[in-house]
Amino acid sequence: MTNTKEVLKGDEVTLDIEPGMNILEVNKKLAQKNKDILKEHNVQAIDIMGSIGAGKTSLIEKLVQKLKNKYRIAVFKGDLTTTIDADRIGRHGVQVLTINTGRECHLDANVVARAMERISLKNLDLLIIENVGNLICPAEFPLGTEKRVVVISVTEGPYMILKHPFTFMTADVMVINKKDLAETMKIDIKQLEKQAKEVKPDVKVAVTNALTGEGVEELIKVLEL
Ligand SMILES: Nc1nc2c(ncn2[C@@H]2O[C@H](COP(=O)(O)OP(=O)(O)OP(=O)(O)O)[C@@H](O)[C@H]2O)c(=O)[nH]1
Ligand SMILES: [Mg+2]
Repeated sequence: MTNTKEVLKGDEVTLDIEPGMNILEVNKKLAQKNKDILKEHNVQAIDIMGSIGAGKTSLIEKLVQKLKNKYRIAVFKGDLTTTIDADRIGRHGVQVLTINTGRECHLDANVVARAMERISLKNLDLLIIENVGNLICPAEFPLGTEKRVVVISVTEGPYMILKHPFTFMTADVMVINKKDLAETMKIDIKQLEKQAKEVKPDVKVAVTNALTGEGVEELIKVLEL
């Protein structure tokens, strides 16, 4: 059984920054290192970003259910505190490591590098990283994953994309989740898709209900998994 209680204390992992160094540049270099290591081990990695409660964990649960017989999967779960999400994901029998960031509102490439040292990359095909629930901070901190996904839900209202363009600009795939609530929330999903393409013309879009799994096959397709 997977031990989902393992926690990497992200706030105790210090980044070597000297006066005059640009933290974003340092992160970018570390992200490239992570990317090289993942490539060397033939591991596909995905960074899943999105607001608090958008449905990231629910989608990951559905993805691992559908993909665990095809790929050897590990999940890193970024959260300020608790292993609640890790416990949810671990129930599906995949390896999960929680990264508790303390007060940090995003993961960074350094803490992901430390987490990568704790798992056996040679026994892995797919690494899914659930970033800390936040639509702003993760944008500027690539982790070294091949793909970035941003999840929004219709309950967040009609202006999430236009108001937070930077996160969407870094995303390869956008998920519009909680499709089942669109009518109640009076949200036009086509309009959200249009806005996403305005911000990032080549973004791929999947529309999902993470509770039932509707649209998850489409998500798997756009993720090329
Ligand atoms: N109706 C509906 N509820 C959903 C859907 N997806 C997720 N939820 C619910 O929304 C709540 C938040 O879902 P999570 O998957 O925990 O969201 P998250 O993005 O991982 O949240 P954080 O990790 O806290 O940022 C839960 O109560 C889910 O059951 C959906 O498609 N439709
Ligand atoms: Mg979650």
